[in-house]
Amino acid sequence: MFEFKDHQRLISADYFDINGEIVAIEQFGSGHINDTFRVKTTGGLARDYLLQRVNHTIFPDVEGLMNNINNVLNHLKEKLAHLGEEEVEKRSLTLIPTKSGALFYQDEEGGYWRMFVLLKDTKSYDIVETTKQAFSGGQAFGAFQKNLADLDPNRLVAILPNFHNIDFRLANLRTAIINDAVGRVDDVATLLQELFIREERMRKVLLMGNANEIPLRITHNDTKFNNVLLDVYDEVQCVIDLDTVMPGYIAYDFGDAIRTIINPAAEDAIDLDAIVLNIHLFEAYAQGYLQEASSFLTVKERESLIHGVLLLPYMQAVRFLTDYINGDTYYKVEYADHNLVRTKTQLKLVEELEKHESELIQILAKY
Ligand code: GN1
Ligand code: MG
Repeated sequence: MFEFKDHQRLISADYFDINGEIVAIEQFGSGHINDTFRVKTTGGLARDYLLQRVNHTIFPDVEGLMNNINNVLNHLKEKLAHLGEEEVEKRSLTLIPTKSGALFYQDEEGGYWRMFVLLKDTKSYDIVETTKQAFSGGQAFGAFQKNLADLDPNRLVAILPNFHNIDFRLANLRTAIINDAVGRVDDVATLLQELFIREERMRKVLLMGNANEIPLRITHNDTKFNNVLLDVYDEVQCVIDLDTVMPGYIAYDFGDAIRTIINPAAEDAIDLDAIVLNIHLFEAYAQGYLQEASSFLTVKERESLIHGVLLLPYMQAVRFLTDYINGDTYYKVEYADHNLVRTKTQLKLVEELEKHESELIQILAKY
């Protein structure tokens, strides 16, 4: 037998309608928000499952969140139905309900749990290594948006309102500065200046949206590359981490994917010289994405893509720095300056992107 460090996860796993007997529950993945475990089973279908404790400080409306995910998955599965059952299960996540048919289970301590099928022979990458991977990632998010393009955005609740609204994020930063909860503001004055001088340029997508030049669609809103599953041949499998699926602008999804693809360094790299652009990976992602998305994107949406590319690392820098100033209350951190280090990598990335903006625009125009 094996030992459970966290008894609650065994109790919780048992509430779900699993086919087979649980033999192990292990920590899984590298997300900053939820707690994720792999549940191994024998007998029955001998599948693995993904058990998650949803961070309900960040996601207070777990019921709304789970309904969003369920709506989206049902729609995707309908869209893919012509491919046959086996393929549908590979190309979209599958929720495992509780034994009483609910989408989630709440434990006595108030923790919220949910379960998915863990897809076999798949991989997600924190760092993209090849153009093949980048291309597949582009296809994955392009197809995801395309298949949801006819689902009415009003069917989903805005689970984290203003999530990618840069005015909202900058207002939060300003509030954090005023409160200076843990006395960190003085030390980050230069970084703050670097962020605030770019403020107007970064409002472009928001202004296009406010002027109705680009439509609200159902978007993923957390398109970092490790939220795509590829198969053993690096062919596209499916998109994961659907917590933030809600109405948004496609430029946000494109920009957040590029943020994590275009540079070979980690989000928390200490050596800023390692933050350079790999334009080949950008091109491969853009090609895969536009192959799927060209059929539904408007001219203005295409134009907005580059603004998303600049915006998302910028917004991430704003968010990391806000959390640093607040005393690390949002993101999981492994050491005292973790959020500060993350802020610097994102800002460096913005600087690199600014230098190459016209080159990136030319590439986008090719596909
Ligand atoms: C968070 O949980 P995870 O790691 O998938 C965050 C994203 C950030 C990302 C930065 C709900 O995502 O918005 O881009 O960290 N999710 C939420 O790595 O805030
Ligand atoms: Mg997430």
